[in-house]
Amino acid sequence: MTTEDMDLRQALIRKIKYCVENDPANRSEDATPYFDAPLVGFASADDDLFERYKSIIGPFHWSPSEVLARAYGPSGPLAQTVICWVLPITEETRLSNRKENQYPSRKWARTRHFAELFNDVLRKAVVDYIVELGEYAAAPMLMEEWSRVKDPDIGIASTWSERHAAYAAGLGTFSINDGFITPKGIAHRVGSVVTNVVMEPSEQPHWDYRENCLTCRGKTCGVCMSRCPVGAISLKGHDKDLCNKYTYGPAFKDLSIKFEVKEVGCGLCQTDVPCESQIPESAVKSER
Ligand code: B12
Repeated sequence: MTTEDMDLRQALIRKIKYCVENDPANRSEDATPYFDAPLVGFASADDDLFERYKSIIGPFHWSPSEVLARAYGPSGPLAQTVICWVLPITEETRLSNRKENQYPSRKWARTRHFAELFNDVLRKAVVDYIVELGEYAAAPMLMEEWSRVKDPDIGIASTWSERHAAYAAGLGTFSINDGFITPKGIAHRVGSVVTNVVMEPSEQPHWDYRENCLTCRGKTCGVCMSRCPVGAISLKGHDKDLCNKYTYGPAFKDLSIKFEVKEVGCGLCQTDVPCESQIPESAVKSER
């Protein structure tokens, strides 16, 4: 690891934090931010998790090298690092969604739409920053070839899962409802960029991919199950088809007109739950 690589790592953390704090795209209609200060993590492209995702998710899921090969051609640079971030949704928005029990609040829906546009701005800013230094980078979610996939085994998936990248970067673990529980909780959005620059990977503090979820640790919780208006979450996990059918159903089409957004989301399972803005206490402490 050279000093230059360490400097770039620090510079990227500063850059991502600066964008979240200052970019006008992270401002809602009432001028409050969509996201609070981010968590940033780095995964080595050589981490064997990315190879395992070919079987855990499916062979259609890109490795970091495949991302750069798609962006720069097969004789392009070798992927070395995946830069990941978690953008926590503000308390005001979380509180507004806590009050709901059928559909998302206006603030939540507008975060789903406009805050994801900010996430794209951030992805592009990180890529541009690295490319301007004469190096290589690509954001899988900004690539035309990225697509959703319907797999017979795993159900709805895609060619690049932001949460699986964030797991490799040590930023959190999955929940019984598939959400990603980080030290800032489960109510957030995630982003990532792949680069050829070698940077020190973040520590992987998790011994199990569902460690932060109380229910998965066999503790009493299951609050997200009762929050789901269509019963898509049970001890068997998250019924993605049911969730998808509900959140893209007719009522949500009306809501998208009412809230003036393209997609509304839902997020009831991410608010008014013990993991909303933190890792629930006993999930980690009692079992170590
Ligand atoms: C398709 C999609 C959906 C689908 C399917 C969700 C799903 N579970 O995959 C539907 C329409 C249902 C959906 C719903 C929502 N979505 Co959505 N969606 C996506 C999208 C575009 C792709 C997801 C994907 O590729 N999944 C891959 C599959 C394989 O993931 P999975 O089935 O959850 O994976 C399980 C297994 O792999 C398992 N596993 C088994 N063995 C092992 C072993 C190891 C070692 C590991 C690590 C894992 C593992 O772990 C997982 C959890 O059980 C992503 C954006 C992206 N590119 O990542 C956003 C994304 C997942 N959605 C997001 C959000 C916020 C939502 C909603 C809350 C709606 C909203 N915005 O209000 C809901 C509920 C999400 C939920 N509970 O998962 C966020 C999630 C952030 C978070 N807080 O967790 C994402 C990451 C978008 C973003 N950029 O932030 N979504």
